[in-house]
Amino acid sequence: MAEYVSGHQPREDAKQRQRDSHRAADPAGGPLTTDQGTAVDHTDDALQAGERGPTLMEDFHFREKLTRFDHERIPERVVHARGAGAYGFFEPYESCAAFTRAAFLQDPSVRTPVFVRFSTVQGPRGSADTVRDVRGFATKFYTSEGNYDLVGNNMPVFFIQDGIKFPDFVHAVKPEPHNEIPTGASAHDTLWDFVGLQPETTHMMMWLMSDRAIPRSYRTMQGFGVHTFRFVDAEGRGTFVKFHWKPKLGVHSLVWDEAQETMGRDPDFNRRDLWMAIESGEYPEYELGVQLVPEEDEHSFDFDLLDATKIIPEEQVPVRPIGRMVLDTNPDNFFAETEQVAFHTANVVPGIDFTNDPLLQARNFSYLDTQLLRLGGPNFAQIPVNRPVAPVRTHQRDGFHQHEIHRGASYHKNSLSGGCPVVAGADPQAFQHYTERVDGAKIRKRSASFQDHYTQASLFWNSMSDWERQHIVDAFRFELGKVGTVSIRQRVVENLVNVDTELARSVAEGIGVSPPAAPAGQAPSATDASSPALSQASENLRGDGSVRTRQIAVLATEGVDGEQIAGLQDALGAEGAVVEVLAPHDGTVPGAGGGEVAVTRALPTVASVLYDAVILPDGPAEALASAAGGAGLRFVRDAYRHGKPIGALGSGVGTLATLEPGVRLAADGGGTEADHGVVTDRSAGRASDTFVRAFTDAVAAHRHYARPPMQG
Ligand code: HDE
Repeated sequence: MAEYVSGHQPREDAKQRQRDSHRAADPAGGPLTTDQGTAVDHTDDALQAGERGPTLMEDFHFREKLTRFDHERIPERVVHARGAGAYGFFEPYESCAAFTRAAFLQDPSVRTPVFVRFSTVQGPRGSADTVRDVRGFATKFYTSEGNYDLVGNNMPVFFIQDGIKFPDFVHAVKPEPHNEIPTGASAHDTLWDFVGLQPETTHMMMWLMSDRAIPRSYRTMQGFGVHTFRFVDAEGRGTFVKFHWKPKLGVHSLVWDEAQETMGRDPDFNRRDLWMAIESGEYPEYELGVQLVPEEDEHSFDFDLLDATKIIPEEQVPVRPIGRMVLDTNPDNFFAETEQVAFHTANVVPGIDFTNDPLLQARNFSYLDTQLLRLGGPNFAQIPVNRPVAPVRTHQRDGFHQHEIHRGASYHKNSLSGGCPVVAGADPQAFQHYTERVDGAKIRKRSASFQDHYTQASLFWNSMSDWERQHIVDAFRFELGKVGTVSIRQRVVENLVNVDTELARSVAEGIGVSPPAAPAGQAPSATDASSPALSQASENLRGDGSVRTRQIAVLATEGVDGEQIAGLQDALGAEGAVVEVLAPHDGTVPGAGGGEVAVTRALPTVASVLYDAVILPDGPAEALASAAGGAGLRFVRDAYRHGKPIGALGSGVGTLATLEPGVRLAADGGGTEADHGVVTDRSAGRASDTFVRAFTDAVAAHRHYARPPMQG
């Protein structure tokens, strides 16, 4: 049986602290009060002089209510403003003592509570979830030795090498300064102007143009610490380390057209998905892996370990799984928890240390600085979501929003409080900075080992499957197609030649600029090498291959085979999928056998983009297609275009045939046919096990991109 830090259950631990001393009074425990606790008699009419007279200053409840409302907002994060969070726990698989002394990585029976916040980067707090953007993946571990924050992204590299450029990059990617357009999007002049003039962005831009920038779910994306950090063992020996989070459900993305439609259909798509999964007990799970590099191998790569625009290919240094994280509790209050959580790259614990990565060094300044403004002063670590479970004893005093009532001396050294708190000195429990010899001239200059901006961009391109490459070309064309200044488009294309001439040529063709000047064939700085582990088509990123929590729509109209639908709900539900019956209206529809089929949602309130797969059950084909003013047919066509699994049974196959998609459909009496994720069976009655298996496999594969184009 697992034990938990501080003796709390993991689900409760982080929240318990809040409940103990910070929880608002039970709303049901008494009447509405003022901030001072005085009971309020009436809150719908302000105090006024006569029924039609002026409002009186004396109404302290009215003034307090409006004042508090006027002050409800705090500055949103300057980047990563849009986010969603959850609590959970982390547990190591085995002791990591061989390379780090961090207490939370020692004992598999100790669970450490965590809070994770996922986010987009560019858009404001109210922007849509499914924009093309990097996703933040920030984890706060409430360890017994203090809080450790792993503030990562869902891409393993970054746009720039030195943090001093961060304000320039962010100004460029944020909306244009004069009209604040576009919201949440990178497809505009200033970003691409910056990109074309800063070749170090090239590798990251390849990731940003790939499907990684439009994750299906926060539960189906990887996370990366990005920088090279340093593990330190009990003897003070260092080992370079890169952190990886890998989702149990595999790495899956949307397609761009779908992502754009989802922004309108459900701007909260990713946030809702995370919330619903946790509410339904389908707890998101990620494996923590590390790439370890002995200190003596620091210079044995053809890139610099301190350069955050580079990965260490997994084929070169394998990712070693060291533990798992489960997110099992939704916050109670978005503002108090998800908005007020304050991450900081410098929140480290003994056993984890920094390297001289110039991007990381800048972050170690920025995150503390930003919270001072955003959270209104220096006491933000006292906010419940930020409080360590480890005891806090400091000489820090006063400041805005001080919640502690400190006693005794507030200086070191003192004799009046018995010298307390004492410093830990050589106590092995204390954080001791890694001893590293550093000397050099004071210069503003980047090492020559940071100068190759193309080899890994090329490696990424080489590692992609055909459909991933096509999506990257399409993304470049879309983004640059929205850039008004032709010289900016041209410059980006000229830069892409260094990655791959074919890529540059295809992009140029799509955006109406001159094909790149470079000769055909490989550019001098590009490489033939690939890293298969990077492809979403690879086994590496497939996950457990299950269909858990996939959203499957079954279209129904009057006369549909209700028993067949019930059988599908049972069979697919047993695999963990969520099966919803969609019909032209809510309530029920009469089934073929006379019974009523319960409807989960009315077709006009949903769309194919909100589901992972669709099934056309046996029923009147015409009626299915024309259901809800053609919404049924549109649903299936969208699912087809977006590569989603489509199942059809009995006469439902006839509805599919109207699409003339060029895929093979089952013949009469021919059993189940599965072709490019289209699974058909013309038999009526209960779906066969073969159909269910084939359909489940098609859903587990997520998308079927190589499908023939729709002809209808
Ligand atoms: Fe951040 N970043 N960042 N960043 N970042 C912030 O801190 C910054 C960078 C990342 O859910 C800010 O509290 C600088 C890399 C995440 O609350 C700010 C530089 C990576 C989050 C800040 C970087 C990240 C932030 C804004 C270049 C991936 C959201 C609000 C040196 C490894 C955390 C805040 C959350 C947030 C600064 C680069 C990830 C301004 C100066 C590289 C996930 O401090």
